Amino acid sequence: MPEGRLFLGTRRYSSWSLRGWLCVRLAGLDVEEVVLPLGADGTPAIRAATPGGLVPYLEHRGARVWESIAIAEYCAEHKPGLWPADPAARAHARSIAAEMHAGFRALRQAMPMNLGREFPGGGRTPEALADIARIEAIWREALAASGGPFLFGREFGLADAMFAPVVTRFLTWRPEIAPATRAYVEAVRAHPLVEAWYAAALAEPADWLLDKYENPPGAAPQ
Ligand SMILES: N[C@@H](CCC(=O)N[C@@H](CS)C(=O)NCC(=O)O)C(=O)O
Repeated sequence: MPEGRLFLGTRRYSSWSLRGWLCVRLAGLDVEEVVLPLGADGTPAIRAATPGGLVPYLEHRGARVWESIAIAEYCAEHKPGLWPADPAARAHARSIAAEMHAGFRALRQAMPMNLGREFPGGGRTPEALADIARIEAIWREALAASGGPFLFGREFGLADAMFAPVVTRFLTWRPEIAPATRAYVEAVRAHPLVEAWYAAALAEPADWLLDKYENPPGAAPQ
């Protein structure tokens, strides 16, 4: 019998759900997944089921955890090694994960996650491009120090989980990115957990599709 529940939104669109799910799966927590499809103007079922009115939300062995960064830390307590072992590298990983959790709003708004579509050339607002430049710098620094293919070395960890939805945005919206960024995007996309999430997302019912994500305002090339 599962030891808890992980509440998620529509996998195709819910970038924060992807982060939480990756953390939980990396930690190997045995939880039932409860998907509450996102609504066009908010989702009453999510507000009713979760403390913060948002997904992801984890219940596990009596613990209640919300906010993806808190879920990441909870998962790290259950599986050593999801953050880097070296204290300086661990501090670096936590810093960039927190920067992701707190920021890059312009990119998130201009290039929303949609795992089933491609909008090449769209979404290129100056603010989104500035966010992308900062993300490329973050990835470049971490990959140079670790040697890759993931941000802190050979294993996909919690920092990678926090940035995975950015990878999907780059695949959907195709901004111009450096070759090293492209290599990291391809490494993350090829990870089995990311592949499993894509497969589940693409199998979701057609009546979960939302016009605001299928026809986003910035979809046309700019
Ligand atoms: N800061 C939160 C953000 C979570 C969030 O915004 N989740 C969205 C889905 S990606 C949500 O639950 N929206 C509620 C709704 O659409 O009704 C986290 O890190 O988990």
